[in-house]
Amino acid sequence: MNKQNQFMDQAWVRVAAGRGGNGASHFRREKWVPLGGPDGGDGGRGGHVILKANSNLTTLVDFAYKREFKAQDGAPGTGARKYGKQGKDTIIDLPVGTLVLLKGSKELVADLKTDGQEIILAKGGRGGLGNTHFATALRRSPKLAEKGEPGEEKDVVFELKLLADVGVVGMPNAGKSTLLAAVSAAHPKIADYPFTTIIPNLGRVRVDEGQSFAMVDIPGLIEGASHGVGLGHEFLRHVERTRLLIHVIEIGNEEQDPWKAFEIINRELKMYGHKLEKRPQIVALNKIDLLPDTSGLKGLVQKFTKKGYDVFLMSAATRQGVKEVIQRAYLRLQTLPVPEMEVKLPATPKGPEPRFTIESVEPGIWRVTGKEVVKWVAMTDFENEEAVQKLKNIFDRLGLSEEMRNQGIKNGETIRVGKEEFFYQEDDE
Ligand SMILES: Nc1nc2c(ncn2[C@@H]2O[C@H](COP(=O)(O)OP(=O)(O)OP(=O)(O)O)[C@@H](O)[C@H]2O)c(=O)[nH]1
Ligand SMILES: [Mg+2]
Repeated sequence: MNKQNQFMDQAWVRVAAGRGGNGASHFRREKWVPLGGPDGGDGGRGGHVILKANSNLTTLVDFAYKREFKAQDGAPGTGARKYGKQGKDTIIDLPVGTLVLLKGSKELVADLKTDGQEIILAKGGRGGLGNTHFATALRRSPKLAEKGEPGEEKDVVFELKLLADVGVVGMPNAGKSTLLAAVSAAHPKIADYPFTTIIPNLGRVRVDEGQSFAMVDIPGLIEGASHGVGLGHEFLRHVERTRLLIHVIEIGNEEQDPWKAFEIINRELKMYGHKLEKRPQIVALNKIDLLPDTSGLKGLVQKFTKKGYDVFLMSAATRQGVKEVIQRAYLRLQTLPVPEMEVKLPATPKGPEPRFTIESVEPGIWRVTGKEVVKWVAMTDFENEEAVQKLKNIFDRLGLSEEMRNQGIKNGETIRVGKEEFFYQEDDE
């Protein structure tokens, strides 16, 4: 398969951490003792889903095929106070420069910037407590044990914004990829027609011993790119995080005035937003090997200089003048701060969430929502009377019992909470 087709810079996935193992309800068995004390161990924690930045990756293409990731559940506790085994974590490798956003709110949850960086995206559920924990002076033989807590589940969007120090921009066919290939180990496709490059190429440019920077070459831009002409602005996101641009302009092309070409690109950069047009630029007038001599370029060079640009004459093909461009870029980078990624906050600040809500789904069926309620219900073993009693106490404490009575929920009606469903039964006191 053509490597160029395998680029992808946006993807969404669904992740689910492992559920905690159930706590055991178990009693010591000893010779001569009919029923020993409680000795049920705790369940193991569920596995986390962890994201890890990996500098060997440059695309999110793997996520076109695999969209769901689940970590292992924790094992249940057993007798003799034995803990259940912890669930295995699931690690998702992502290219450095990947932003992780919640699918609905677009809230930024992570920005993977350095190789090896890890974050827990979805936490594994806590293991349920075994019945050893529930013994008290008054209750010597508790059967009560908790079920494990469900693992977190999330739908997230991955957005790759390659992290490069320098972005190479310019019209199609200007020689951007030829420049990248001349100064790095990258092998971008190079050919004599527009839009040869259809995906960004990333390369590391070695300037001198221990001195290097990352450079990204993107598809050519043309007038109207901001309206979707050509390959559009699709790939400009990969220069959003650069600190400096090398603007490559082809000279000696009769159909294209270099100054006009320069202005068109800058207009498109501006239309894209993110203040890209304010990014410092080094101008590289390319393909001078095609000119018998460069004296005709004096006026053009002056025009750029007057506007405050660093201008260079080069031939990416013969490498004449290339070193100077690269050295200047390196020098400029030393004084340019690394931009901080702006963190998008949700549009409306959230007030305190209600602890629960009750709504009627249809006659006789109710749905109760609320993080705590869902968690406690999921951790309750409804076969176990003591566990159910404990849940009722929690409902009392949260004020949920009272609210359910106020809403007029009757015995025998169905209550849905999270993925669970049970019948409402008031205590007969
Ligand atoms: N003579 C000469 N040809 C060059 C020079 N630089 C690039 N070229 C040629 O110009 C053509 C386009 O070069 P690319 O590097 O593919 O141009 P690009 O800017 O990456 O083009 P897109 O990817 O289409 O935007 C190729 O045929 C190159 O060999 C140069 O300095 N001198
Ligand atoms: Mg190219």
